Amino acid sequence: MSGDQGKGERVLRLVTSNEGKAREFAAALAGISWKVERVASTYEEIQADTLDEVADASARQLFAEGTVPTPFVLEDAGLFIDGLNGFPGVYSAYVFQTIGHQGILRLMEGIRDRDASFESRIALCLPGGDVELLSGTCPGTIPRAMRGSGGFGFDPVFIPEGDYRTFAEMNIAEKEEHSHRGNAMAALRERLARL
Ligand code: ITT
Repeated sequence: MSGDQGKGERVLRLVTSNEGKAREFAAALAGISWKVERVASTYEEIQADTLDEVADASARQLFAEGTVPTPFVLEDAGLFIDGLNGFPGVYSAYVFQTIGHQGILRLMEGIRDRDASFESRIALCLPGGDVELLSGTCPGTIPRAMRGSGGFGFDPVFIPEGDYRTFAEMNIAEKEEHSHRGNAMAALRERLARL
């Protein structure tokens, strides 16, 4: 499938089923010279031990299907909690759907080590099918109770390092300054500027 380069305005497709993610991408990529178009579909995610493998394989699979024009990006993210040996990690989406952030707080009862990190891998699929991975990380801690109503997913139960608020108590720009996705999107902006 051919890309959109050389046709005037350049279009980057963002493939995600997650509204919250889509809002954050739209805000962070608003000023760039690319038009970002969301493709609100789900895609098959392989079972693997790392976000790198999941993001890379998902992008290659989607390219092989030929349903989304290149270039496109997708993202795999996860919350890795030290006191739970990295859980939920690559299983974050399933864990969020099943036990939610209340379930995470219950699992953390009695655990003193509250350190955790959010990780983001953006897979950028280029015309021709090459896939590049862009990473972002955000260290932080898990509070004893949920706080805030903004954002999505595990935001009410994550306090980024250097702040006292949870992600759910921040607006979208404040979250972006700290977040795993904010860091990965900064790398994506730089990469797009060189395409
Ligand atoms: P797509 O794969 O369709 O993009 P998803 O919701 O399945 O959407 P992920 O697999 O990347 O996305 O995310 C795993 C889960 O991790 C997700 O369901 C959220 O609950 C959580 N998550 C990811 N990024 C987050 C963030 O910035 N804040 C809070 N929770 C987040």
